Amino acid sequence: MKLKHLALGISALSVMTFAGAHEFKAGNLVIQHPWARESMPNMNMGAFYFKIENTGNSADTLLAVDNADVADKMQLHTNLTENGIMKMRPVTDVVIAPKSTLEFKPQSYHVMVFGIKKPMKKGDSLPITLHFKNAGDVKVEVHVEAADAMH
Ligand SMILES: [Cu+2]
Repeated sequence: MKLKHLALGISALSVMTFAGAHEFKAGNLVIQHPWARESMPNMNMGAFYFKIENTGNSADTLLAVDNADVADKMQLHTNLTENGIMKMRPVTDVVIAPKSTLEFKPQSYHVMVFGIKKPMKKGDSLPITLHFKNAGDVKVEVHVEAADAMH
């Protein structure tokens, strides 16, 4: 009984350490700290953010993001200003230039998420798959943070 307690304590600790800074490597790409904000009440939409570092000498392209268990549809979006008004636009793909880092963040590139299966709560971890032209499919975990998280 005591041993079991100890084992639980250790696994909880390692999860906490992992939450501090998490990243996922695939080929020349490093996906850093995927995160989302908590769901608003009665809203089944949301957005995912992360940094993509391309350490290679050639560009790669993010083509799509999905996981049908998490949400019905995930779409690549960018924000742009038209006649002084900030608008969101779907984009078909996002190019990550060689030796550069592209940040998906509020008011910029983001993954728009439609039809979330259950409300996203602070502390949740959601598995999603990023589909790249060259690096292929990369599975990452999105950490849900407070509704006012900015980064
Ligand atoms: Cu959007």
